[in-house]
Amino acid sequence: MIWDEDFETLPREALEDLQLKRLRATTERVYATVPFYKNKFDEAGIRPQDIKSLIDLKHLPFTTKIDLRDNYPFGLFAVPMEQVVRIHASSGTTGKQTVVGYTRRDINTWAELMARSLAAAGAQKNDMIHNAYGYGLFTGGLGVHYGAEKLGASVIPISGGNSKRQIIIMQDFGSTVLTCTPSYALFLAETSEEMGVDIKKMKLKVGIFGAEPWSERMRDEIEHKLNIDAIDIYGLSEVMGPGVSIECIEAKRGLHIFEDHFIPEIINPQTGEVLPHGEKGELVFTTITKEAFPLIRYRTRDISVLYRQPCKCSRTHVRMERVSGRSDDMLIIRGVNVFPSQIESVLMNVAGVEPHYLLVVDRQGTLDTLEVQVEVNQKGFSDEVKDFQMLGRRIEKDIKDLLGVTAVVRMVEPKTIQRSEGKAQRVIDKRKI
Ligand code: DLL
Repeated sequence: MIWDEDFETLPREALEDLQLKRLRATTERVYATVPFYKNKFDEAGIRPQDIKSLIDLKHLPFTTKIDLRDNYPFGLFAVPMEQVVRIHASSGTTGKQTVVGYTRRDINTWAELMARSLAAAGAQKNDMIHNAYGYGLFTGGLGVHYGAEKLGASVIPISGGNSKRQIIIMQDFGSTVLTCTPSYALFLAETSEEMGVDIKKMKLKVGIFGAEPWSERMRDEIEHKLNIDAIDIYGLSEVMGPGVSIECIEAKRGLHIFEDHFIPEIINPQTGEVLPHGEKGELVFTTITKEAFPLIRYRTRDISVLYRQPCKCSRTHVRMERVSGRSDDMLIIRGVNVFPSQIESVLMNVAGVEPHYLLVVDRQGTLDTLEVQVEVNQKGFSDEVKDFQMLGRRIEKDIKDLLGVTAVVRMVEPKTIQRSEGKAQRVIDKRKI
């Protein structure tokens, strides 16, 4: 079903007219209200009135996660705080979070786009939506929640964790739509098997999965194990949260980007040059309706391809291929975004260890595991195995407290982690997704 036929099937020319109008309004507003953008535009020698067509977008400067960090927490907000009704946050590249804000209208737009997304995945008013995305600063839980209510469906705000209870509730309440990360969907399938419950026989018909990379192979596995259609949903807090793009159930090929709200580009991550449709590169988004936290040419670091071939579902919005990787070193471990630099900043605050470490990421069954190998320095080196272990437990706790991710820390002797002459290799990712 198409939730907003008028906008989702807008002919290209009308869509581009609308985009240009909204883009010009956005650039004028950020130039007038956010000193960061005024400075950036001035440095690049461009003024909002120079945007005469969509082609001119490429003259605007990029915005990066570092810019967000430098303006932490609210420096890029374009409205006074009394108009902000919600704050969300996600991992930054160091200890600092990336903070985003929403006005009442932004929340409403987000709910609309999530209602569109749920409808594109085949959800309807009479569905029971089992929402196992985490509620809190993470955008997954509340993003899906508001969209589900807007759609008129019944939402179960179960959040993540407590998996056995999830299975019981799914069965007793007759959940028809499951929303969570793809790896958690597989974990729920495993849990139900252990409980002797046949998840295939439940009323579930569709799952809407995202927040971490997954593959066609994983889609097959999920569809087979849960006996549902598995749909890919994409988004990021900076741009809005979930609902920036989604696959339609008709084609399940490529995610439609809601172009009346976001203008996507693909760039060469090394040079910043804009690439033509069909070429693989880094996704960049400009928001054209957001009030509290507009973003100009935000570099997502996600790697994808854009294409405009018409779709079975009759939506006219451009599609992006499922995200195939990142152009930076961000890892997503059990749905939590983790930068190696964040682990490093935890280690820097611990006496007795060296800033030499190695992250080994793997998947045991359906769950991601993270091992952090940490080198003790000569001073901290002690033959007392107990001290070693205590130090390890302390670092595990710090990582959990600060980053929200569970790690197993393995202390290793001085000078055992391989030194590199160039860029240090800090991560070994053994997951086969
Ligand atoms: O993960 C928002 C979201 C919630 C999307 C629920 C979908 C479902 P962040 O925590 O800011 O926001 O993380 C954003 O996660 O830049 C991608 O690297 C990755 N990501 C999100 N969706 C997908 C997906 C949410 N479908 C970062 N496939 C993004 C691959 C994804 N990666």
